[in-house]
Amino acid sequence: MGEWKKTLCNLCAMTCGLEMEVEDNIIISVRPDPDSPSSECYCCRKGRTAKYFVESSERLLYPQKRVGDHYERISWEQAYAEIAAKANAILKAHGPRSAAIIGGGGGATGAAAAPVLSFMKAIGTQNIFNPIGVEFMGFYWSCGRIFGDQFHPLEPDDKNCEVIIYWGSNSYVSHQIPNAKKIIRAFSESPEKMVIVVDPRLSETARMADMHIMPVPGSDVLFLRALIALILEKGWQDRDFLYRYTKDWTQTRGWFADFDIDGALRICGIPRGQAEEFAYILTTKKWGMHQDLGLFFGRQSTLSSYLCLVLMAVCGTLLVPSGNVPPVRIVTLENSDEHDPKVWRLPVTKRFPVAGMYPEGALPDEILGDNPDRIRFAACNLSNPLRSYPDSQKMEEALKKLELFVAIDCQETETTRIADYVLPSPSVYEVGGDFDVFAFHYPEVMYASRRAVVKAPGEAKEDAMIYAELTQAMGLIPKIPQFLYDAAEESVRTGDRIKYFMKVVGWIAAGGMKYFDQAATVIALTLGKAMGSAGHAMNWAALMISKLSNRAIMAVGPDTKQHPLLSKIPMLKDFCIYDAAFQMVDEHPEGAVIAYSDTEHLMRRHIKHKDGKFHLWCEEIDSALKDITPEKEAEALRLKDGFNMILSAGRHSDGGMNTSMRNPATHRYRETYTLAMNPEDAKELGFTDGQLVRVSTSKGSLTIPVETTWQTCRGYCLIPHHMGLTYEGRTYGTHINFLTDHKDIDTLTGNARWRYTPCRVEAV
Ligand SMILES: Nc1nc2c(c(=O)[nH]1)N[C@H]1C(S)=C(S)[C@@H](COP(=O)(O)OP(=O)(O)OC[C@H]3O[C@@H](n4cnc5c(=O)[nH]c(N)nc54)[C@H](O)[C@@H]3O)O[C@H]1N2
Ligand SMILES: Nc1nc2c(c(=O)[nH]1)N[C@H]1C(S)=C(S)[C@@H](COP(=O)(O)OP(=O)(O)OC[C@H]3O[C@@H](n4cnc5c(=O)[nH]c(N)nc54)[C@H](O)[C@@H]3O)O[C@H]1N2
Ligand code: SF4
Ligand SMILES: [Mo]
Repeated sequence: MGEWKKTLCNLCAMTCGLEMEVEDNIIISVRPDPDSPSSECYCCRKGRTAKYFVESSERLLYPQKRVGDHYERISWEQAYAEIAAKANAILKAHGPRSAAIIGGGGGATGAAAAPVLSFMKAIGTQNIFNPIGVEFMGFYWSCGRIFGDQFHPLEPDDKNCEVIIYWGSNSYVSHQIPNAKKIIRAFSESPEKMVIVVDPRLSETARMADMHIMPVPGSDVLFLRALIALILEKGWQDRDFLYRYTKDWTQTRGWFADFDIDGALRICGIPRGQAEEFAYILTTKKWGMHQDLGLFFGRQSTLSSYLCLVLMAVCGTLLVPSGNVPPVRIVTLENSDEHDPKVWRLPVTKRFPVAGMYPEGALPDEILGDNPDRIRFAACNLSNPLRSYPDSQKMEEALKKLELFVAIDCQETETTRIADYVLPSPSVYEVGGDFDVFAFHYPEVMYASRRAVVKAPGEAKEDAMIYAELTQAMGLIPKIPQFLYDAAEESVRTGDRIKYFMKVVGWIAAGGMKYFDQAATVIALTLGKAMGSAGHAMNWAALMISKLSNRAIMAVGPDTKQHPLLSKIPMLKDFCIYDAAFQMVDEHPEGAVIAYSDTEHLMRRHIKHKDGKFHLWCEEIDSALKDITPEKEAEALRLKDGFNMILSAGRHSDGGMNTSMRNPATHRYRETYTLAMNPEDAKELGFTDGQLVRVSTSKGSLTIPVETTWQTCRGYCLIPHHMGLTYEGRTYGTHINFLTDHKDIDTLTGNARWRYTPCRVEAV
């Protein structure tokens, strides 16, 4: 019998509570944590196999350097010294635009984000490419226009709404909202509640739906326009809401006037009767919507996100309790206004960032492009661009052309295998204190501090510490005074972190902006070292600078007012409360509720336009909607160039977790590498189940066995995203990004169009 220890899953952004049974530093088994306030004794199949994430023969143990065609083990000192010298030489010769971060921070582990941003500020670069940027770009950009600020994740208020809509989301498999299976089942079974799914195919989620709307793949924007036009034609819109809370409804209304609703519905393949029933539910029930990759990676990502927000306003459910609400997150993303001259446009592709991040599809051209400002040095962590980003061949060519490429990971990946320097970092189960940047609950603000359950092998160092030490090795931070190290040690000894906080604040105040930008690095190097975990220190720092009490109602507090410094500096009160919240999660490995959303003032807190109203009309959308007519869309949706199907280039299935679960033990009992295809399509093309076929796109071909299934509709086929990974010399399947084009992107914000890839399927 081993010892059961609590921790949090790292395999998706839900960070479910787990209990792991550990014996001799080995995880034997995994079960859901009954005490977790967030996941409430739920964990999925992937969570249960999390031990294989840790247990791998391809763990990275020591810093390595590429010498010719092989890697040599080096010390950390040598790694830092050589990387620092090379990076500084590149920066000196070519300036800050020559450097970029790939990844940086991830869903289930947020510890590295702050030191990465400090590192970027120290260098002076704005270049960061991160998958979060890709998924949500169109959505955040739309929030930017409508709310006046980009970072406003919206989720259904599942505790209070009557209807949950999953639009382009297969949440029953992919989660993306806490306890998704439980919630979907409960809504589906309740006679008073409903699940509505908008998805061209019969996904696992659609099977649970009370109403399943099946638009032709790629026709969502046309459908959304028709749906809003239909609501207005019927006079069912929420007039009071539109009058009170929107600035420019009269103008926006014009987008839907004289629109050929029937013509549009015909192209979308949706019967008028069903559209009317849907419109009626939308305007008479309390509903919330979860959108996901079917839209975000769809044909018209930004337009569809935008029109979803307009639909919410038309129905009076935008930023309204029991409708679409914004969970409060500890870490927020910055607002990037592409019209601000201080915000960089990428020199080759001219792409702009959204919420601080650039579209990953731009990366190859920004490295390979013939431009003096091209990217020459990159550091990558928590990401596997050689499999996760579009066009793997091009991405490989680009990353290999970098003058310096540093990859950080806990295991070998396709990306670490081509890096100049490979730095080992532990898995989250091996470092304490790390935290989750995504919080999905509403109105509770849940927070947690992940516990280590086993010891890291080899010489692994946390990502947060690596970036902090690299910044220091490059000579980019001011000398840290001894008193900060001492104060950090003392705070760990006495538990009084406020005293340490005051010393850091004092030091920053004396040093100005440069010191402020390097605060995360300095805290990692002082408090992180004292705590034995940079991640833990970052967890604390994230809370301290969260301004959470401006955004939510704190659930902790009274005792903290007793801190001796409070009587002298009353302004410290909020910080004492944040510190108490940290203490609380530190004492509760299962996580805790530290605050609540201010449900009564959602609009006041989230609309950032000066007039306090939603601005629904914008020029870019106005201009793009000119092409959204039944005639033009019918032509645009017609398959051309010899293509005979639309491919979902990547499917997030139970067979894996992006490219993180590399050990094939995780999918030992199922064959996940198949092309899912409707049986009628297969019959028409003369294929039988299991037959090998060739799938070709504008970029390349692969062969794959057919799996006939009613789960997909006519004309739409799917290949999983988790394959083509090489483990112990054997490659399982082919990765889908050999078939995707980095130039096939949403025209407005640059999102990849992975759920709408025209392809040709034929017998081999
Ligand atoms: N098991 C598992 N879970 C995961 C992951 C994983 O790899 N494995 N990955 C995690 C991550 S990072 C993410 S981002 C999420 C993704 O979570 P999801 O977005 O739920 O994942 P997908 O499987 O892409 O589901 C998208 C749905 O959109 C539908 N769709 C495709 N084209 C269209 C269209 O044109 N219109 C509409 N309306 N729908 C369309 C598809 O049929 C599919 O059912 O999953 C997370 N959870
Ligand atoms: N064609 C196509 N491409 C896609 C998608 C698709 O559907 N189709 N989906 C896209 C989506 S939604 C996403 S989010 C991205 C995901 O793309 P990525 O951000 O590249 O995510 P992963 O593939 O999971 O790679 C994460 C890396 O982080 C490392 N890692 C994870 N946990 C830890 C840890 O605890 N410690 C350390 N040291 N390292 C860790 C893993 O070993 C892994 O190498 O892929 C995107 N790419
Ligand atoms: S839902 Fe996500 S966080 Fe929860 S157990 Fe599954 S993979 Fe882990
Ligand atoms: Mo994702």
